Amino acid sequence: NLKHVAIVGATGAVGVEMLRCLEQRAFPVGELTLLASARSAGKTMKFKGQDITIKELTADAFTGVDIALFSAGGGISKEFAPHATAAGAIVVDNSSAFRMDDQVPLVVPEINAGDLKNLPKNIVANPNCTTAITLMALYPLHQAFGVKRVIAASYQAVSGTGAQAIEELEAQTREWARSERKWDDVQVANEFVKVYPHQIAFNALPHVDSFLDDGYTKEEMKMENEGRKIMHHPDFRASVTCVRVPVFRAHSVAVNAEFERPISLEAAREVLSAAPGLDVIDDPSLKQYPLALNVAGKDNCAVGRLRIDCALDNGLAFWVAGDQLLKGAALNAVQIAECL
Ligand code: A2P
Ligand code: 11C
Repeated sequence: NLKHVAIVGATGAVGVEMLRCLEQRAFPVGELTLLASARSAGKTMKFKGQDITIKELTADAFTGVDIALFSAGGGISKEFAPHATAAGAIVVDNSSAFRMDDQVPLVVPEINAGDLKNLPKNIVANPNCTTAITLMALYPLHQAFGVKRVIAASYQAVSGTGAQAIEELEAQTREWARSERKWDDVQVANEFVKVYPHQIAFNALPHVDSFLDDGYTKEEMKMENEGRKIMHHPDFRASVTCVRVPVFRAHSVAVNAEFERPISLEAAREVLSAAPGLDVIDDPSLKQYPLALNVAGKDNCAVGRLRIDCALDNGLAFWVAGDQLLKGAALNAVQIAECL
């Protein structure tokens, strides 16, 4: 029962992790097609010790493919997913292109794998990374206490933007260190600022994705819109501030959540400890809480800093972190493929 799997965007920050997840999780891959831009065609990537030659993404690249994992941006998904499904493949798409389409399930397997029963377009959407990581902790709490709304702020790693952003943080940090300047002189030259509108090294940018007319960014509104769809909770409300920080890998989110029913710390801890794909790391007296550096490279997300919220009714404050290249992207996509 081996599958022919294609990865669209195989050379990207997420694509590389998709390849790794397929291998590590022993996904039943019969044949593997790696697709990227013409720039990468002809280069090779390793899978189970074998060199696989990357091909250019074209409309006819999907012949015989059973499952196509897409992570090359929304524009590529919109253009090429229809070619993949026309060739008989099921598409698991990591972009935002189809997430809000009624005919496309948006799935975190630990939460709503049941939605995969109905695939009218043969496309499944993979959620936004900040949303997926937040819901890993919020959804079990919602099941127990009924979430009304959250107020949250994210601390998002540069790898969420892609390979070029990783290089940009490296280059800016090296440039500062190389010059042996002190802490009060950290501005790098403009030539090192390309991907983000401002320097990211030693900075915090309250700007992820593009701005909407109401002043929120698109990334910020994904929490409410995608959260409603994944949790089957049309009244869920979320006010989020998304911030890019000079972290290479793993997003963290500070969440203040208000529930319908009274919540206690003990009950919250019990619910979170039983949640799949989630570790509770919460012992402030021992300086134990989830850290981006500790969840980087890990499949599980982590939650901690649990406390009864002092400003909300039936409120809980917590800090949740996860590797957004894994649970927020590649791992979740491969888990969806496993369910399929
Ligand atoms: P390539 O490496 O050939 O440019 P990231 O999110 O890390 O920036 O990665 C984006 C991914 O999408 C890469 O694998 C990149 O391939 C791929 N990609 C970008 N533009 C295209 C395109 N026009 N056709 C196919 N793949 C593309
Ligand atoms: C980031 N979350 O870290 C974004 C990247 O909706 O999938 C992916 C955007 C999305 O910049």
